[in-house]
Amino acid sequence: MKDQQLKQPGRLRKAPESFLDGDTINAINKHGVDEQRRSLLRKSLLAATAAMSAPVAGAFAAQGEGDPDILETPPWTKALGYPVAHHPYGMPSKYESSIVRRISPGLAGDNRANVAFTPLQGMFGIITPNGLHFERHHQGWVDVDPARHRLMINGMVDKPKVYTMDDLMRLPSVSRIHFIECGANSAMEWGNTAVPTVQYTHGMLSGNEYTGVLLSTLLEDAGFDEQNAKVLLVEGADGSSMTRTIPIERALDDCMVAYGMNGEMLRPENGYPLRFVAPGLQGVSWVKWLRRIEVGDKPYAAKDEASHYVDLMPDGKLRQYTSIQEAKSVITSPSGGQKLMSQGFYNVTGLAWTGRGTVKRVDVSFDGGKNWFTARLEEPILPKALTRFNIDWVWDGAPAVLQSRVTDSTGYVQPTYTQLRDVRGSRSIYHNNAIQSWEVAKGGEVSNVQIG
Ligand SMILES: Nc1nc2c(c(=O)[nH]1)N[C@H]1C(S)=C(S)[C@@H](COP(=O)(O)O)O[C@H]1N2
Ligand SMILES: [Mo]
Repeated sequence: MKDQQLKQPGRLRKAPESFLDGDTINAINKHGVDEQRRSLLRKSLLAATAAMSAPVAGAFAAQGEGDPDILETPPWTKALGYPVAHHPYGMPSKYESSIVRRISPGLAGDNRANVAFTPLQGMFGIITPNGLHFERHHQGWVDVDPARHRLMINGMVDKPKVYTMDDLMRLPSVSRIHFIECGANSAMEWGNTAVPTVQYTHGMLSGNEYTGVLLSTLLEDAGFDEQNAKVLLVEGADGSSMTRTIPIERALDDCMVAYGMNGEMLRPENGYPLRFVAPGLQGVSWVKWLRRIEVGDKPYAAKDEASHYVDLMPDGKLRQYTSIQEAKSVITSPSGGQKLMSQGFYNVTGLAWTGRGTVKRVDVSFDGGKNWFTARLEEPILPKALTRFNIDWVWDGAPAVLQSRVTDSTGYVQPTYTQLRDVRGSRSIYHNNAIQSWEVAKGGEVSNVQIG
């Protein structure tokens, strides 16, 4: 790699969130996103970035000439460090305080029925740290006492069962890496009402290692009517009456009840002490604070599958039980709200995932879909898990439009907005997996645009 390309590689991660000042968020809350607001937003982004982008000594600046951070000994080299167990439970560096979950600016209302989005722009790899996992609650999160929590299995079973958490933890255990995506992820983009950052366009998405018991193990333990059983009903212990129908062949394939996430117990927000894990299915089926599984012979048409999480089709009909998350990808950096500091080399990175099988290939375009280049897929590439891609790019300073397009192991190719709307119309809320476009302006500002 040429030295020249590495000069001032740009400080991409830190900036994006500080661009979103209170006024901007209020404007988004009040007016949604129309053209006028978009230009307003652009203006305020520009003002904020101008203030922030005073010259910094980049890691590659002229061999550190005149740079006090290389010439002088910093205070942390000259002082005693902190004792161990300063934080019995470790916390991120204070310098990372902008990498936090954020509540949706576009979805006003009671925060007990709301969403906090994952800061995808500030994350690496395919695992979401537990403190940054997105949150979607229909009636707030609850703090369940594990000693009093029970899981009941009833319905068309040989022996109805009630498990304590201790019982469950004695059963054969597995750990699996999967993505979870809310069916409403990217919902605000259906109406061409682009929100500013990847946190809001795609942040109802997380990737985790789950530990728990496979449904096949539990159903073997309870015994069930293999002739007639077709579905499971899974039910949560919070006040939202969250109940979802799961086809039994899917449940027996790779669904699990999980108590662990990324090496520790689930966080309360994500269903502590037990949640349903339904790989490849939309997030709503991953019932949290899971307390009951009923084996049945037909779909239950519960409220969250009869009137919510259905797809409004162009003919005015509602499509039910479309629960598989189709292949989707997004460039997480550079992405909306960030700024390229200078021309030259950039590592363009993003995530791809599919509810069916594995990610086979990701192509990236820098000119709004005219030319495509195949990105590097980073190992491991796991079924129904996030897959990280990277690709080299040298920005020549001209306006550009960055896109990524995934192909999965079934041969399915992520659609453009035109292709998606041809089939789905434009009045949907759920299951938007269209190609995302990020426009890079001459000055380096990156913004959310919709094309093709
Ligand atoms: N019991 C219960 N389970 C639930 C929900 C809920 O409100 N209550 N929300 C669902 C929805 S819509 C989604 S997208 C996921 C979100 O999981 P997370 O909050 O762990 O990200 O949980 C699902 N499971
Ligand atoms: Mo959801």
